[in-house]
Amino acid sequence: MHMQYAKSNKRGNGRKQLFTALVRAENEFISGEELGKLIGASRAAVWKHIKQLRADGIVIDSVPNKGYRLSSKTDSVNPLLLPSRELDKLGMNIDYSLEVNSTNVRARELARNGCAHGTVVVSEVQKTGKGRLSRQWHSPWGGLWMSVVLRPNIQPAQAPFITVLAGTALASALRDDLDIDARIKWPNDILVGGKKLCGILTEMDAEMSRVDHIVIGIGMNVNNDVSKLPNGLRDTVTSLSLESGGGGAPVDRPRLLLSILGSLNRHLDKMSTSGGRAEVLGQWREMSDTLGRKVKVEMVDKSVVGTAIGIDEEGALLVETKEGEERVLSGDCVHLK
Ligand code: BT5
Repeated sequence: MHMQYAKSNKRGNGRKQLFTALVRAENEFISGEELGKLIGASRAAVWKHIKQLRADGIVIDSVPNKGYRLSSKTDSVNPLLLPSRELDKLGMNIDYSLEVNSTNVRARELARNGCAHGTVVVSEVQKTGKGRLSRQWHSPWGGLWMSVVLRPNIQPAQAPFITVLAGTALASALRDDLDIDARIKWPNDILVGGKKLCGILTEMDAEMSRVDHIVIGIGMNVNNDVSKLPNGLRDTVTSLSLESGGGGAPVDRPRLLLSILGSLNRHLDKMSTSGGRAEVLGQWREMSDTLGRKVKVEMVDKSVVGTAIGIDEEGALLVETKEGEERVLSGDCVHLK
């Protein structure tokens, strides 16, 4: 299921090895015979794997007497397609798969088995992607569905700040690298033109005073066709390919992954000093879509209506209500106007 780069004879791996061989050949054609040698399979098996990859959405050119080549039209987030592998701290280990239930669930499994800080899980498709409170997250081919495992030296109470930090890092990456007017809706959405582009799901394993690991799950609509989402969602959701000015042309997802990891890394480095955290909050305020708006925030036991007037150093939203100022650490926020 998950990408193994080492040679293996397990069933299912032939397809992945073949994909890897095509990626390594870059834009050169490679013959069926040569491919067969590389992966230790017959030409008939090579052909079968090619058919399966095509069914998975990988576009492979084939020309008689020349062989096969990964098409430039291929839209894959395979880390082998990353423009460079100069990844620092985050993304040194990337667990890639064509399909997974949820990258957050997979990341937590890896974390419980002791994986390193900065391990990244990414998948082309999620079968049971999750939003908060067990909501469903639609994750077809073409989006960016990823999770990052962090082992930060922080108290559990500081965890909500990580969601704020992740939102700030994502919005900055989208602005700086893709020139997108990304805005942050408290606590965990990135909006463009008022529509949801991305959601963040932060989960943590902790004892009373020590965080073992935090998983930041990021779900971003990139090249997936959002008009195919269920009825109620279509009008409130957008994708990067629609917003990035390329007339719906696909966005390079490996490059986007790299840009997000770089930004996340830079922002996490700011976490350790109060000056750095203040800087992150300042950026958040600048890119916020929530501040200054009339909001309704639903919490587990009550809801609050008022004007969003600020965010504090723990990531709590400050809401001015008729009864006075309320501090909301987590909840669902609706922008009323
Ligand atoms: C979120 O939850 O916005 C967090 C979503 C996090 C998803 C990522 S993908 C990688 C990682 N692995 C996972 O399993 N999850 C994370 P919430 O605020 O609860 O919003 C969920 C709501 O967003 C749903 O109830 C739908 O209304 C809507 N929704 C579902 N799929 C969507 C999509 N692809 N794009 C935009 N909105 C969507």
